[in-house]
Amino acid sequence: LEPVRLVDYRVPAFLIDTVHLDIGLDRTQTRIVATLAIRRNPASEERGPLKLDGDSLLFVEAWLDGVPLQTRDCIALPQSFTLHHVPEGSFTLTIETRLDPSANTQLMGLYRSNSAYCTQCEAEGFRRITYFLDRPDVLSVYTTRIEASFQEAPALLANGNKIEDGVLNHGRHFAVWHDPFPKPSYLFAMVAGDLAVVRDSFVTASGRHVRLEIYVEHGKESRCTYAMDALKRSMRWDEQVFGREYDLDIFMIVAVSDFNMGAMENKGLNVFNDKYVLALPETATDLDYANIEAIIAHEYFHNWTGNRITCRDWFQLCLKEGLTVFRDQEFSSDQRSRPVKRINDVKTLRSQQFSEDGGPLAHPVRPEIYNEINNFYTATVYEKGAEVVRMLKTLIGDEAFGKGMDLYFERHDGEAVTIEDFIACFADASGRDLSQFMLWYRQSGTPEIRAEGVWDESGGTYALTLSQILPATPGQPQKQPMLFPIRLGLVGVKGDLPIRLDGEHFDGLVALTEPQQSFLFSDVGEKPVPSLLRGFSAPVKLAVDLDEEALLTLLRADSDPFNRWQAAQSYALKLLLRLVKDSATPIDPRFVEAISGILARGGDDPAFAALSLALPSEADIAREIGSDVDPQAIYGARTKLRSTLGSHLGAELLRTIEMMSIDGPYSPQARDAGRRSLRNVALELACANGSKAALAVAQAQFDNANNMTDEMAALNTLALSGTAAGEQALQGFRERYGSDPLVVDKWMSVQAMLPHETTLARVKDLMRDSAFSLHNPNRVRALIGAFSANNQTQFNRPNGEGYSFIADIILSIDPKNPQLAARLLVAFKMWRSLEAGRRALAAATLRDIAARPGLSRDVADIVQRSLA
Ligand code: BAL
Ligand code: ZN
Repeated sequence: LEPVRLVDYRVPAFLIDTVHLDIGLDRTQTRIVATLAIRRNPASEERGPLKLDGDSLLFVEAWLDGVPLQTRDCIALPQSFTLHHVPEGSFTLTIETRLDPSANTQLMGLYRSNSAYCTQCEAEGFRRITYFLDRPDVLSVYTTRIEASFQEAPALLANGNKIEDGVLNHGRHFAVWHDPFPKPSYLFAMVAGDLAVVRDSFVTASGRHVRLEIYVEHGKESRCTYAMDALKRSMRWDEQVFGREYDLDIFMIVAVSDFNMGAMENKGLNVFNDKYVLALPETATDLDYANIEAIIAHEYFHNWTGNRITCRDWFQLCLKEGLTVFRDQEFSSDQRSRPVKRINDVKTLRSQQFSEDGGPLAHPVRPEIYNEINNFYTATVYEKGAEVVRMLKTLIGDEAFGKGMDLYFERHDGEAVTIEDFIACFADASGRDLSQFMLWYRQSGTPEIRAEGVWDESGGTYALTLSQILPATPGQPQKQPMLFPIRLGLVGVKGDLPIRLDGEHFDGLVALTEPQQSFLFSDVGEKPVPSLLRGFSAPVKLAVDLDEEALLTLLRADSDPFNRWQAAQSYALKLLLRLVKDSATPIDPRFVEAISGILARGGDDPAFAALSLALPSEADIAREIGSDVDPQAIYGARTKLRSTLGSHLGAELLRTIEMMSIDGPYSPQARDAGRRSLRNVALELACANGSKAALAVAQAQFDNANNMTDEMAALNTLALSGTAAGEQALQGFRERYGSDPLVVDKWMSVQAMLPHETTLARVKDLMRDSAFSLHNPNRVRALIGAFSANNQTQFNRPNGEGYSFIADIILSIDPKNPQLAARLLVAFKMWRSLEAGRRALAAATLRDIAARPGLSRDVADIVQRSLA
């Protein structure tokens, strides 16, 4: 593998001002004629030939300023096109290629999903359609003409506004689209097919009328209502909060069934994985609704953070992704409960990003080297990237942050820029030196903050010492001290103490910039419990020695909801770690009492109570243990704690289930979703000890639910019980929803995640189910991905069967869809932290994969880095 390095970045030698694409669609013989207006880049000193990127292209013919090129003038290979002698000044280069959309199983470039044609160009898919300078800093104005059989593809869509359409001979027709905004090739899109359309409209703040269209398979129109509503709310929110208006006459979303990612922000024509568009109460869970809202918003927000201002190169991916995740998180927080959203985001960060940062695949938020860019659409770039933006806001304050964003939009609209350009806007807006802050983009690994506090009763002071530990990560043995915004308070029996820092009123925020720093708080009249890292103000591991009493104080009296939740988690984690070491450890009755208290107050904020009741996951416990992890011991500990809670709190849990039931029709709003989440966490705990009464409640919920959230929760609980009723419920569910692929995916996932000895055999059986296909990413992720990423005990079976099963699947998918195969391989990211037996088996499996000839770059990159 030949790595690409940030230090080697050079401005492009040529610019492409306009692109005229003529696409003659055919299932196997699509004709592409690209006419490019090219000139040398005055900012470049390179004087050599023009070399365009290609990937598996079939060249037909080329013309320079309308004159056919001879073979001596150029070299056209599947992977590149070189023009030897480049004219002075501007010139047009026209190139004709052919491609076979039906044979495109990589789902990059132009391909078919069901009966529609669609494209995916980020990161480097455009070069699979035509030869191009396929890099994000080459911005061009696109005009796209699509021609197809009317019967096969009545809808012909591309970026921008439609400027012409018409009927042709032989049952064919055409449409021409023009996008006036210069954009990089990765934002190009076209879609054609026989699709249903749902229409709406939006009037922007300045009075521009925008047509909104969502395209789906016929018969799925009624499932777009929520997505359309989320789109309109996103458009309004971006105007109100970031002052950003939409800029074309039309905004389109197309839902397709075969998609490697969640969705794609192509200018004016977002293409979505149908999982993140389609929803009815009977088919989608509350989580699906929340994801749809967040992803619709995310892709829409990219119109400004990504499209109007894009990345100079792929190393800057977090410039658009981290910032846009931050924006979608803020949107969801405003639409729902801010504390609940924050807790859920931190749970995702810890489970996805901390595990990446703590293993062989760790990389900085802005990587400086990559072998395959597709492998850098990671939790680090996205989720940690969003945390970095959030910290920036915390450090400089809301007002300066708002000014910095305005400056960014003003200064860089229409440009392809870097993280330095972005941060400079906030340095200018706040007058702060942000050079130390830049280390968040450069240094990988999860920092650890150690905290120690000493209360001086006689002086009424509290001395807090914070130190930073920056672990070594691949390629970064030594690190420089970083800047951490630490929100904190001191909590007494009745709540927050009104304290002073250095004699001044304390505003709740300190900045840690040195390896170690002390802060002296005064007016501390009672023994306080430190509430540190409020709202999870920095993406770090916090090491602070709080005993059970202190945690109970925080749980009861902390004004910060995040830290109240964290106190419950930390308490549970302490217990679980002891149970992992010694399964005979008695369960601390104060913890059971605390959980009982949460249940009793559940009605105040059910969504928050549900999060506080949910025990740390097996993966959370494994991460905390860090090395020599035995997944079976972790499972045993967690099962014992759940079952004890179920036994001790059975009556209270059943009462909560009853209290949280909802009469009337389903609403996806946060209020009702919160009640359902508390009800279903309680149901799961109530059934954990095999209680017949509780299982009967689960059965009744399964039989009578009027929505998929409750139905799935009941199904999951029944299936976990390992009873005949569980098997019957699984069978009944399949019969009920057999023709609905997205619902059948849920059924597959539930089974793939069962922590039972028989699960691997069950997964193998399910692969033979007519609903399963190794060619469809959603199906693969639902069954195989759920097993490898979310079934700790069965993926990590002590005899290595789980590993070899996944390896075989990866190897069979790789030749067809390398991106999907590489994603599955990431399941091994924690292999080094396993106990010796499993570690050796995982290493052997990885070495076996690495030794196979003909691996894709995607898989070769992940396996090599995993083993390094
Ligand atoms: N740009 C890839 C999909 C997304 O992050 O929106
Ligand atoms: Zn994105």
